[in-house]
Amino acid sequence: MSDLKAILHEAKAALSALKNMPDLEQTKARFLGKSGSLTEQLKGLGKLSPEAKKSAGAAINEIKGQVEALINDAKARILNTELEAKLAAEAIDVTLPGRTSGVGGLHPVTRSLERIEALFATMGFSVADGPEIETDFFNFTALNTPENHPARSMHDTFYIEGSKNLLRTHTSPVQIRHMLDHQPPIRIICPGRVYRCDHDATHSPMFHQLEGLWVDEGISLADLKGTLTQFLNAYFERDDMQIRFRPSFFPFVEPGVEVDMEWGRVKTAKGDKIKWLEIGGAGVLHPEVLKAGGIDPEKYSGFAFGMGLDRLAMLKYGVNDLRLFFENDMKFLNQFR
Ligand code: 2NL
Repeated sequence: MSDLKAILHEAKAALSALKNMPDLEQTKARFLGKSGSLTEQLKGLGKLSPEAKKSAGAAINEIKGQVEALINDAKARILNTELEAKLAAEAIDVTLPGRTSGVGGLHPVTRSLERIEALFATMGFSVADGPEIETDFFNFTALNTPENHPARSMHDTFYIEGSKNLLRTHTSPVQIRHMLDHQPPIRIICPGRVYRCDHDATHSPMFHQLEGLWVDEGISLADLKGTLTQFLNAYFERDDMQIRFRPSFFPFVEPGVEVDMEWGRVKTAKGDKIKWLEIGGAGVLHPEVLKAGGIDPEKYSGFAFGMGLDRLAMLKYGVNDLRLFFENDMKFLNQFR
């Protein structure tokens, strides 16, 4: 009997000090395990007379029940303490201001393009696009650009290894594809990414071009000048901006011109002197290019122009380094939101 009391006393002391589950399991084994002290007591019953066995067995089981209850209490206490510690460690301060996702915005080149598309739409132009990976035919051959032309060299154009394909160097191939699919009247602009082997402060291997095409009966250089004058004035929010053409050569047009626009005026004794800025190339479609597009050059004529879209965005927003558009520096981009 006194043995049992000692065991109960020992169990109370051991269990009340416990702090974690592994220790609890060990303590449990000490009393109730294969050679635990209460188990030993039960084993000892065999040596007793049937009478004594009955009363001793009842006494042992009574203590065993109490020890089991103590173990369950200790277990509940340990689990509860562990849960509280976990909750405290993971506590969140719901009064802190939240972290919201930033409000995005359109890239300045995209914003410029959206305005440009809207302005050309008012003059009846729709937007056409096409693949950035092109064939030699659509990028060069159909554009009257001969086999030995420098633009076709590995030095200027990104060719795709093991194929006749290349990264388009202008969006003109979109216009050839469009002509093959449509008969005049045709009035489209073709904005998009183009690629050239070139990289410095004013050249990026990828940049954006804006080409335009108008084909119909009786279209001339005069229509080209009117269209570009109208567009550039609207885009730069002006109404008296001057446009100037200088003769130039491009294989796909005849005549070909370089397009300058007014960019400031200086006062002189003889009146205002215009400062000119080159903005693109243009010309009347070469008959061979119309033929490559499946259009009869005897019946129809047209003009085409090409401008740097990034350049138009730089001029509009006063950005002086082309690379800023492609570096994705948030400090720069956030200014356009
Ligand atoms: C430029 C490009 C020019 C063209 C582009 C063109 C397109 C077709 C047919 C004929 Cl499909 N021409 N585009 C014409 C002349 C000049 O210049 O981006 N220059 C800065």
